[in-house]
Amino acid sequence: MAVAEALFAPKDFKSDLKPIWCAGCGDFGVLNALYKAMSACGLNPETTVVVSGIGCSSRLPGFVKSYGFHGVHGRALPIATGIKAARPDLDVIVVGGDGDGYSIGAGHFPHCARRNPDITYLIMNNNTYGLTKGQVSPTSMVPMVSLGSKIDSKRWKTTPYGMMEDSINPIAQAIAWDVSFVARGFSYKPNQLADILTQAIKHKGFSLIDAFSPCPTFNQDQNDDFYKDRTYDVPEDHDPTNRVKAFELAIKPEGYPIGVIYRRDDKPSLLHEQAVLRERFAGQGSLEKLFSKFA
Ligand SMILES: Cc1ncc(C[n+]2csc(CCOP(=O)(O)OP(=O)(O)O)c2C)c(N)n1
Ligand code: SF4
Repeated sequence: MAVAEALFAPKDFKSDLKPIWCAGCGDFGVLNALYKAMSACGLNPETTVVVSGIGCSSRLPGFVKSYGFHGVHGRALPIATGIKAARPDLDVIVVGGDGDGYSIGAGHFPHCARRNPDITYLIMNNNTYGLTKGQVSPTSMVPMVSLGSKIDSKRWKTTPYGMMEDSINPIAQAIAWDVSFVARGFSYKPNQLADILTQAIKHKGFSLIDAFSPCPTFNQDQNDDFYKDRTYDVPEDHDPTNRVKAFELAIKPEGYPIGVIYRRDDKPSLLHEQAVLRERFAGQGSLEKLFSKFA
């Protein structure tokens, strides 16, 4: 992304809308980290778009002073790719939940990795579907018994005997798909998360940041303490450009590494490919003719 000196302070990215997340929701810490990273990267609210799907976390564009697109559940990535393809001058940040990104929207992930558009994807991973009241998600952990909705003082649970499917490892999957920047953060450590996000926004290509962001209302198992006990910083001698080592780190059973796990800076981006195509067909009139049909 185009990176300049910080012209706007973190507070300049706060919109007039106050977040309506529950008290203690991890998404507050993630939002504060994002304000800091946007400022550190020298982003300008007038040339930045924050895109989301649907979910508690997907409300985030409303809390950022920039252009925003509150999209359709699971479809944030294609919307963001389209925005970037049409307006490469804009800085595009995509946000959403683990349900939005890894469940209904999962099919878009590998193809976005193949196209490698210069966009940043921040997932607030609370291991549940928060907005729809606590169903299990692809990152829920066995044997999550969903808390469910309280109606007439009774709890209506969708998985009363516990989730039976295995949970996915989004970091390992992203490395397998060769997403060109893969990192993990934790809402409880917003300064560290801001630093990771700053690196991700500056990265030229598609980046995934999976940020643990606990939901104290519907998932009381994976709470702040759960992650404090199980996360550790990526070891200093880890080489994120070594894909095999990155994969090994991602699948280690003992805890969750926080930091940049994998990156490659030499992967061509969709926009680069488009520029090559334009050059190859320049003068033949075919592209111009096609574009004029949509003018
Ligand atoms: C096509 C479609 N299917 C289902 C829904 C219902 N729905 C809204 S948000 C959501 C899941 C939200 O979970 P997640 O993306 O993890 O975000 P969170 O609320 O936890 O931040 C679902 C299933 C919908 N809005 N649209
Ligand atoms: S339901 Fe969970 S994810 Fe949604 S705002 Fe409340 S704490 Fe956050």
